[in-house]
Amino acid sequence: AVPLGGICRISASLDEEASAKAAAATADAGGLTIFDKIISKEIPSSIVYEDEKVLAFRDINPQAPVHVLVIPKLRDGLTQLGKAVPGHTEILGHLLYVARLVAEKEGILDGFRVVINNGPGACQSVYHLHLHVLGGRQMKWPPG
Ligand code: TR5
Repeated sequence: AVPLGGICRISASLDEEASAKAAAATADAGGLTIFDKIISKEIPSSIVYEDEKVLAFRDINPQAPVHVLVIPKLRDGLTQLGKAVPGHTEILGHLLYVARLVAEKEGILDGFRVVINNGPGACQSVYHLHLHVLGGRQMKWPPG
């Protein structure tokens, strides 16, 4: 097990309920997540790109001037990348291509990073697969 106390920060900008949910979501319970409400537009988000299969929207707690999340509209068991099976290769490829479209749209094609946090040991907090597209500043290496 990975000691998580204080390592995986929860956004202070989230409202209390969302923050509590995020804090509770340190393991893959397989249930609905906040992203289901973003996909259904029950909760508004700042949408950057959308098609029939994926949605890209701005992260509520941006870690760079550009920080967009790209998610499949149908989770289909993909709570995390580690759950991927051969039937997911098409959507996985599409998500990655959309990350590139987002980077172009946001004007960061010359320097951007795509991140997938998988599981508690990587500080995943929402169990619906998502790609982080980050840029608009000099990115450092190695990441934390
Ligand atoms: O930690 P991982 O990799 O699981 O990333 C989850 C991301 O979802 C974090 O970067 C959060 O800031 C982001 N997040 C969480 C919520 C949220 C969001 N982005 C946009 N809108 C959000 N709402 C409305 N509610 C959240 N709880």
